[in-house]
Amino acid sequence: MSILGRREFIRHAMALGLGPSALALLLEGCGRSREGDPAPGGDLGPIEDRLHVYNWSDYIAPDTITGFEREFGVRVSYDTYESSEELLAKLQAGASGYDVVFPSTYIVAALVGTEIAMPLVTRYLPNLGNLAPFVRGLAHDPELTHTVPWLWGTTGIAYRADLVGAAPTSWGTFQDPRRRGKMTMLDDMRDVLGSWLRYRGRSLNSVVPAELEAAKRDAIAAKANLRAFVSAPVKSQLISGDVQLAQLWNGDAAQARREQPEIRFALPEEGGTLWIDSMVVPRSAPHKRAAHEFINYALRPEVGAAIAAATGYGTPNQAAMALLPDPVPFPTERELARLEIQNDLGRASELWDRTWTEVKSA
Ligand code: N2P
Repeated sequence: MSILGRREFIRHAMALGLGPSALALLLEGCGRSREGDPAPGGDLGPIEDRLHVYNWSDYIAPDTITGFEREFGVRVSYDTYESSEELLAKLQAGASGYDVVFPSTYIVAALVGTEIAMPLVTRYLPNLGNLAPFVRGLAHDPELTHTVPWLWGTTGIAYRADLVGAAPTSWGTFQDPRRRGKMTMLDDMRDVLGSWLRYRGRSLNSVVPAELEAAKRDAIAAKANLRAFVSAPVKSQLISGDVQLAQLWNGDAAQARREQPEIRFALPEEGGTLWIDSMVVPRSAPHKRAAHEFINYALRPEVGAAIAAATGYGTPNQAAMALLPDPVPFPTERELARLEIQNDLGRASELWDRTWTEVKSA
């Protein structure tokens, strides 16, 4: 399979990301700033001596934080979460004390629209130029005014080739009772309902009630066979063989594969998510200058390369990509045709939340 050129990738990614609802949100939320916000060239004062980072689990290199602490004389506290919804709930509850967080595309609109995310003071981010063109111009933050891409990846099926045999080709595999109790799906509303929407040929950004209802029925049918809805902890279960098939993110599958080479990753024919997670500074961040220094540090080629190498995910940092012996390649054209970027759901978020609650409690 041929690897797509960068230009092709941008074209497709933009086509995927710029749906009408995202466009509306873009116009509404783009560049939203309020009085008292520092300008892009503003002054955040001297660097603080603390930084509070809140990130997805297994999503950084072992020396990223220690390297920053040593060089900048900042003591960093580092907490982790398992889903964008967990992050959103924490931020919406009020001042979280966090300085840097890592939302997925569809959460960004909510954070910008509700003024939780501050516009970035780009004067502290000279390394922004290292970013690849494909992460610019996307619907969730076309000018990168509030976000700086961290990592990107896809959602597919991790499986044990020695226990399962041929690669799974469909999300429908989770409805096959022959592997009852040996399969898991992510504890992630967008990825689970999204995969069942794709299974029926729908967009994973659907807000059509009847389509969501069908996705719910499919998810509940699968649930009868699932050991659990689980995200980060499934890696050890795949390694032990307790789980043979798991809906998973590509980098987490690559991490598990280092310990168990029989673990493979497949993108179902019906397609799935192409997600991008970005760094955001909440307006309530107590250490804004340190947050900006951290973002700029993460944008260094060698730091970005170490993060991508450790996590198995794709780096949005073009300069970092050049340092990696084996970078995650851009999706092939065939794959890209089956991938969608997650858009903000706007008012339909409530319907999605309700639907997911019904799946979880079924
Ligand atoms: C966490 C990586 C998941 C990111 N290990 C999904 N957006």
